[in-house]
Amino acid sequence: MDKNNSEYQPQIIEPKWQKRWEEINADVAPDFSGKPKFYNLDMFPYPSGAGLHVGHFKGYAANDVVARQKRMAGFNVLHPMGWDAFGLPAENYAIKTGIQPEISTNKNIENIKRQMKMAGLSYDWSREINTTDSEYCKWTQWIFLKLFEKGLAYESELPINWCPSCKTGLANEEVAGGLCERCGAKAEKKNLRQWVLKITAYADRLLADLEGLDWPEKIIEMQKNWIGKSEGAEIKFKIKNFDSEINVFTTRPDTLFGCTYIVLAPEHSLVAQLQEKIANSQEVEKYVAVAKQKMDLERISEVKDKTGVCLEGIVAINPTNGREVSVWVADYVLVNYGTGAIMAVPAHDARDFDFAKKYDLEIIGVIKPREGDSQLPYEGAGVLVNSDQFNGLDSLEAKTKITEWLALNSNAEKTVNFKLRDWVFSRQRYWGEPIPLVHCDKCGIVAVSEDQLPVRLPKVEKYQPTGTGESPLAAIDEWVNTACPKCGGKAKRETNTMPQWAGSSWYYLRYIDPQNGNSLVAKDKEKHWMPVDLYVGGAEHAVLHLLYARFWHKFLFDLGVVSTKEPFQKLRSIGIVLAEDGQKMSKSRGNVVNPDDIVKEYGADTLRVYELFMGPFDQAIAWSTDAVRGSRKFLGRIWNLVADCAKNEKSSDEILRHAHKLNQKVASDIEQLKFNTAIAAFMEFLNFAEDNKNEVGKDILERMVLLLAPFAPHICEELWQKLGYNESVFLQSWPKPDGEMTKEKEIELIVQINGKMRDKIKVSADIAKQEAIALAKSSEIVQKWIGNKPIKKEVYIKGRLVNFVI
Ligand code: ANZ
Ligand code: ZN
Repeated sequence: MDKNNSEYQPQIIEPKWQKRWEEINADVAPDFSGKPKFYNLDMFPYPSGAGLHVGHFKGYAANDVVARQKRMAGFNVLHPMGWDAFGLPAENYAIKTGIQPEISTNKNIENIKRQMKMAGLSYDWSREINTTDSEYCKWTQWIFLKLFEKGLAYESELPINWCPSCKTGLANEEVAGGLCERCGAKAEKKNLRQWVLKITAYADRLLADLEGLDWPEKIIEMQKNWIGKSEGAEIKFKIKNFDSEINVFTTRPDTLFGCTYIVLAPEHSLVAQLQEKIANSQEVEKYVAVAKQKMDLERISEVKDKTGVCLEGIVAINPTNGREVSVWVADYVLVNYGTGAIMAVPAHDARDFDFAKKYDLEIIGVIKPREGDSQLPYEGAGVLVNSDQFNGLDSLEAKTKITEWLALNSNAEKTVNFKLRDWVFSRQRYWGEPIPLVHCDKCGIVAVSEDQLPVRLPKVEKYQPTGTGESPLAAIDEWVNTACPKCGGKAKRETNTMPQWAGSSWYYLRYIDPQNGNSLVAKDKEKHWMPVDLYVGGAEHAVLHLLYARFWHKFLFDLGVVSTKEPFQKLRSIGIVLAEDGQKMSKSRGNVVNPDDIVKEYGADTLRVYELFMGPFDQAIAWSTDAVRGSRKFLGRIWNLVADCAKNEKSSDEILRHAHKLNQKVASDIEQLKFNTAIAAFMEFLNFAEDNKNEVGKDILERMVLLLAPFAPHICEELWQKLGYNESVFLQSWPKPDGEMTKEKEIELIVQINGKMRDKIKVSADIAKQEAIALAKSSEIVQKWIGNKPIKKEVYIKGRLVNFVI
């Protein structure tokens, strides 16, 4: 080793090793190798003009530790990166500046790629993808065509969510609390011709297959709730003097005897059909017109005052007992859930209760709590009362009994409903994948033939959304006017584009075979790499991206394109990095930490170690510049330890034991993504090693460097060379701890009182002073000797004895 030990200078060694790793293709994954495969995936970023945020690096660094460790442990690791590059910001930027989205996007990609390389992230760049590349788009469009072919993409004129600020339609998943998920503007309702994907056809499987996944419980729960399976029955109420029925959906057939009125959604088709029979039809029409304008969220809000209008002259008949009840329209009933009609049971449903109170409708209790009296409304289970022949039955049992009894006269049927709605898939914007369909006067809607894919976006001058519900593409005659693929006659292209979620719904498959011109992914490669073994990303995608990708994956499974039912076997979400002030980092607050600055000042290894050490991986934690300096210091001390001890030939048994324990801890912590405790273990080890430098031999240093390499790759590569090796540290095998060494070694401590031996206790060889004294004190014999005399002094001689002076 060099006598003139140089100082640790990350700014010099980091670029050097990055260049070297690129030269030796250190991170390239061969498609087939004798090794077991490991596919670890990061959620790919949107190439924003602001570049990456330190928050991005927390997830990337974590998954990079896993990738590097798995490679050392003998796995063939696929660790790719790409760009989710369609979307509104690039388009809005184009509107402002006139710079083509493609140009600004590519510039942003270049910058972000530089940042990723700067951080030493070990991506296989030979597999880089970009969702806006025409060769990539081709396959996104191909999937759409297959969906269309199978009847899973359809045109609809139903009212949809519309963002007046983004001037485009939105999917239900993109509206959070009534606001546009993108820009925060209040979403509106708008009738618009739309392309919709039948995700509901997969509702059951999307729910059932959550079962075998290793995902955070919280995200599984969110997906379950979003899919919202609800089991119940449809029950038919005859309309008096009218040859028609009202079909209601209820999850509580057991409460049927408590139904005192019926409610139709304002948009329900019966409202129009009954018009002539409704005495107050003008009042009803007025109410319906207002309700149609309201957003669903507002209508079903529990705090909002309930409103409705009675359909005068209309009477419905309860199929159980022939009881006649009034019929209402009220906007708290939604047209697109269940059957769009309900039987109201005010005694046992809070919404019905509020409504009945307001309009003075009858309330009949039919479920008595198993114990005690019920307070209205009582929504729990219990025993049936006021229910004729069903009295005394348990309500859970009564659900089935009543449904079966009604079914005998075809008055009811068991059914299942889902909250999940079909996916509104078209957007009225420029910067997205064109939907590969044409409209022909003669043939109707015709698919572009596969060999004509991709349908490319035309270059345009104006990117402004029209706001009329047409995409800017509609104004480009040369592009819009085309020949019908079927009859060759005049036809017009579909001008809607796909939502930003399209490209990310299958990107993980394209990394497997990014260059393939003949198919989306070759079968043998797909079989080799899928499923993704570890997927790391932000929790904000809990429903949107993860649900859409699972849907497309299942569809591709049915097509035989993929071999696994689910795409992402194990998922972990990253807690966000807050600013030093505990607030969310944002440009407007001026509290954003720029990763470039951190790397420039402290080095990439420090950035990595700091972000991994800052706290549990999945929790939100505030940035701390002091702690960044702490991490920098830690690496400097590692550097110095190697410099100081590399000449020592032999390690002591004690330090060997420490090193093997560290080995065991780091390996198991990486497995559990507990990076913070792994680094804490390095720090403890370092403290001990520094205190016992002449016991630290070269073998110990080597083990430490190998273990730390996935976390701080550059410094470890440099130290590995300094320890005398030419081959990269990442080509070495991940060290295994020696089982014997990690066993707790026990020793016997002598316990004295006033210098006289009174007891012997067995303790761990590494016991610390405080613990040794505490254990000695708790010995029964010692307690007897001490009694209630005060202890004047406690002496501990390491590994040998404790003496109490009393
Ligand atoms: C009678 C009843 C009695 C109900 C009772 C509940 C409690 P989930 O779990 O969300 O599926 N409902 C049905 N269709 C509706 C619609 N289109 N708009 C608004 N509400 C609707 O809830 C199902 C329950 O929500 C159904 O069961 C129905 O009210 C109501 F003690 O029927 B219930
Ligand atoms: Zn035609």
